[in-house]
Amino acid sequence: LTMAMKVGEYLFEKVRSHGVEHVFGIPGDYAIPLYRALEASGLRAVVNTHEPAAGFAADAYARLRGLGVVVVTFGAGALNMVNSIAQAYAEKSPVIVISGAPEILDRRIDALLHHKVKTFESQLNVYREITGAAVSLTDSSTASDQIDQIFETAMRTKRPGYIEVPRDLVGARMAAGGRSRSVVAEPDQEALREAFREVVRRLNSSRRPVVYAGVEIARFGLIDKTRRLVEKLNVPVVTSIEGKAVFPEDHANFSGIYMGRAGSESAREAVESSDCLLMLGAFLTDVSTGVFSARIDRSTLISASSDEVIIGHHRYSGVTLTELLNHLLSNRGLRRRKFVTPSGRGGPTGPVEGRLTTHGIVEELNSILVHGRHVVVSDVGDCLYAGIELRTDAFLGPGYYNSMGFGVPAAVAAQLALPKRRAIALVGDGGFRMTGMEVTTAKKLGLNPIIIVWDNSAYATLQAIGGKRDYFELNRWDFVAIAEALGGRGVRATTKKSFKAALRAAERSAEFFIIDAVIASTDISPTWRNISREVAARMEHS
Ligand SMILES: Cc1ncc(C[n+]2csc(CCOP(=O)(O)OP(=O)(O)O)c2C)c(N)n1
Repeated sequence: LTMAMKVGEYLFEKVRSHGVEHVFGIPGDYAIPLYRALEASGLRAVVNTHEPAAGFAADAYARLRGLGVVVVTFGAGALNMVNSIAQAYAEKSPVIVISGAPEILDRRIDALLHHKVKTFESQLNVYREITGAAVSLTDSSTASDQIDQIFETAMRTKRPGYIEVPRDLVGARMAAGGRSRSVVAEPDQEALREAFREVVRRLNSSRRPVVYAGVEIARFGLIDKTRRLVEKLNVPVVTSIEGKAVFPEDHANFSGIYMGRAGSESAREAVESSDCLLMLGAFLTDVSTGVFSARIDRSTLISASSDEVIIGHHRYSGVTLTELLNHLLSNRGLRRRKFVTPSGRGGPTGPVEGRLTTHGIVEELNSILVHGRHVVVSDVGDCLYAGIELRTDAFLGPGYYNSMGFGVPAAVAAQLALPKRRAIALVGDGGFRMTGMEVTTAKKLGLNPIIIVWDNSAYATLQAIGGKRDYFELNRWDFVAIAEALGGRGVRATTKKSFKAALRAAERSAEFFIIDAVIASTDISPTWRNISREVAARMEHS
């Protein structure tokens, strides 16, 4: 099969075989042959406004569909996207970056070809640092193996991969191809059994086991298995900010999103009083621990991730989360617990009168969100921290790397990835300045995401840490006029009542819809209040 194929054909056939339908990016002269091959393969090219947006969109698509792909040009294109792909790396999202490049035949050492930086390898070297595997194809006889390997590593590790394709290689015919044999280390069976025994023993002998489910549950397609395990053990479960919605939040065993002292009290109570915390694909980062305010005794920890299982002070590398989950689901010796639903969850909603507040936005959104019908994506800013309280079964947000600019491009990608759902983007007025123009991509594609701009005329989260300063202030934008100028609809809401009405109008709109949600720059969610206090205290001591 591979014999008669051209490199470009093979590459995009590979993309399609992973269930991808849309490829993001911006063409350039070095990438035109790639775009031709992409078009011929039947994939849809989505052209974004700016490479950072293309990278964020591909990342969001990957989070929802298992793989995202972006095609860009050499230098100006690919290097413009470094931050977005760095975020995908840090947050374990498998994005394949395909970059055009100058012809191999033209590469004399002193050749000054446009878009080149220092050497022809500069860009490859940059991408090596922010991907799990990176290659510049140089030879059509090895191309299929190299392409296979990049995909294999990306899918296995959930990290981005990078494939640079010189312009004269896209149409080159591949040699009769040895199909690649990927060598994946088999886990040591002895280690596997020992790890499983130890986990079961610890779970069964503990008084208060608790499951802490993190982002890898979504990445590795383990949402259903995790729910079954929690139901089998019948123990409390908490999630993390990056892992929001990996466990159904309306489930009786759900006890909140854990963020140390910064987050949910019920989650903190469960986690910090547990004598056996089973962490599944969750990581203790500064954000997820509320600036290291978590009080977790490491000796009580069992932490299973995609590449190792750590039990107390023992480390079993090569034993994976998926294997452990499968074992626990089939093990008949696991003790089942009595679980009492924590009381006092989901308080009554407040009155609709009065000025709009962050709390009011969350309440109104909660009154319209329907499982299976919406996907919420968040930019970085207080919308992310306030958004923790949303009751949704699909939520994306850069909760660890924290790059602004993710929200609007991610909403466009989310609607492409999950066409049965309406995307709702939460974005600050600062974040909107970065990639908000992506609403034009929604317009071009006939998509109608709802964009909620948390319009506080400031970098409010920074102001909460550093005080009122000129450099945290933002001048007012007329978001309604911007929406209309770009062919969508927009409404300004300054009260809870007008926000409610705006949401209704947005739900009916066939165009993209921007709600300019005007709130005070001092109106900060309790979660960020707590985090900013911890950060400010640290700054005083440094
Ligand atoms: C790309 C990028 N640049 C800078 C920052 C630093 N930063 C963190 S929060 C923030 C302000 C966000 O402002 P806005 O989007 O208006 O949200 P708000 O803080 O007002 O909720 C900035 C600049 C960042 N996280 N990402």
